[in-house]
Amino acid sequence: MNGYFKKQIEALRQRHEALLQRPNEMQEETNGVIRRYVYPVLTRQHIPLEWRYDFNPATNPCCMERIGFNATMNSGALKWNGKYLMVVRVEGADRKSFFAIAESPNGVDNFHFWKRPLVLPDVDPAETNVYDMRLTAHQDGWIYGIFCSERHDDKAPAGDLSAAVAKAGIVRTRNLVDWERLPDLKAASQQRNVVLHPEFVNGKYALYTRPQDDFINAGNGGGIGWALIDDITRAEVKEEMIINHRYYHTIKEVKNGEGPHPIRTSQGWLHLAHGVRGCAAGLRYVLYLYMTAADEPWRVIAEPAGYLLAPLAGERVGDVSNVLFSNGWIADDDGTVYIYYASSDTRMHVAVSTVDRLVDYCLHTPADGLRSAASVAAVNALIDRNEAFLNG
Ligand code: M1P
Repeated sequence: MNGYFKKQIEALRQRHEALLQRPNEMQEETNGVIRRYVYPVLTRQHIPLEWRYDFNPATNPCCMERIGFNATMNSGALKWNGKYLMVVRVEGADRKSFFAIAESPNGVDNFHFWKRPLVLPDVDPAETNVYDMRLTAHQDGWIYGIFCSERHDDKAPAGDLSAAVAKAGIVRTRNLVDWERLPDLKAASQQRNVVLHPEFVNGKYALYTRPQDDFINAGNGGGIGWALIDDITRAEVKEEMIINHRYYHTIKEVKNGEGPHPIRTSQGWLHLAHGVRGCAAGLRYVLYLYMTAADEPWRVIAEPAGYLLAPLAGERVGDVSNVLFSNGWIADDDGTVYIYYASSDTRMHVAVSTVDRLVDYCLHTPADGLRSAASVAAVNALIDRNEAFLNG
């Protein structure tokens, strides 16, 4: 190995290891509900050097990166054998996404990718891109992954190479290494943001869906849907009802979608979702919470006004700016909740809270009154309560 090559490789390895081992720090600022961490937990620079460089000086004398990566984003999450795992959406410089597992001993730093990306059964040559996997360790003993399976829309006018069709692909595993591909979800409309509920409901599998009119627009189908599935090995949406609606002049007026599967709490199911609105800068994606009844996971019992998390500072800028997106969170045994979210379709972050705090936030934050006058009334009601309390 020539001296130049050796030095380059050593420098690359040192920088990479330093990044992977950098301790994360909790941010000082908090609203009492949630606390962000300072550093992104995964960036494209975390991707193993072996995936990027040819280490043979004979075939790579200039020590060039041979395969480039663009982003590590929208990741499913799961606690597994005491480790905090993300199934990361890795996006190449070629714009193709695939899945790879990264694990951390503590959920907030030291995320290392497993040796190789996931190799899912390749069942359909038309499937061009796969992304945004939601993981569900289901009551039936399997771990399911539901993801967006995207292909060109062959019904588009000739020459239109952007039109696409979104379907929900389904895989399952018992060890996160060997994955079985099940038939894609059958549904009347295109689907993205499909999530498997972790428990049987009335003896059936239950899905959160997001019917959409076309690839981008939710249109009339807009809202988070709910469907019971007879047989997960031949999953079909026969009946679908919208359980979390969109409203004019809210954070989710354009579209919304379920994030990871909800967390069971003593007061109901805690849901994390994304809401999208349009503005002069384009679409703005924020994260919000809602709760459903413990015995009726489709019935909304609380929804605080507005967002829980919106893009801040450096999070605002990236490949698709002004976007926060989450499809992974972990509720730990001690009640800590790790919320993994991507900013601007570029990198992964973590914010922490607890189940109790998130439930408190859901149950005691005023709901959206849908009009400015109602917002003023909510502020005045709080001031009234404070005055009454402070003045004895
Ligand atoms: O670019 C923002 C997001 O856009 C789509 O999400 P949704 O259909 O929910 O609006 C997805 O492509 C998602 O991956 C992406 O982060």
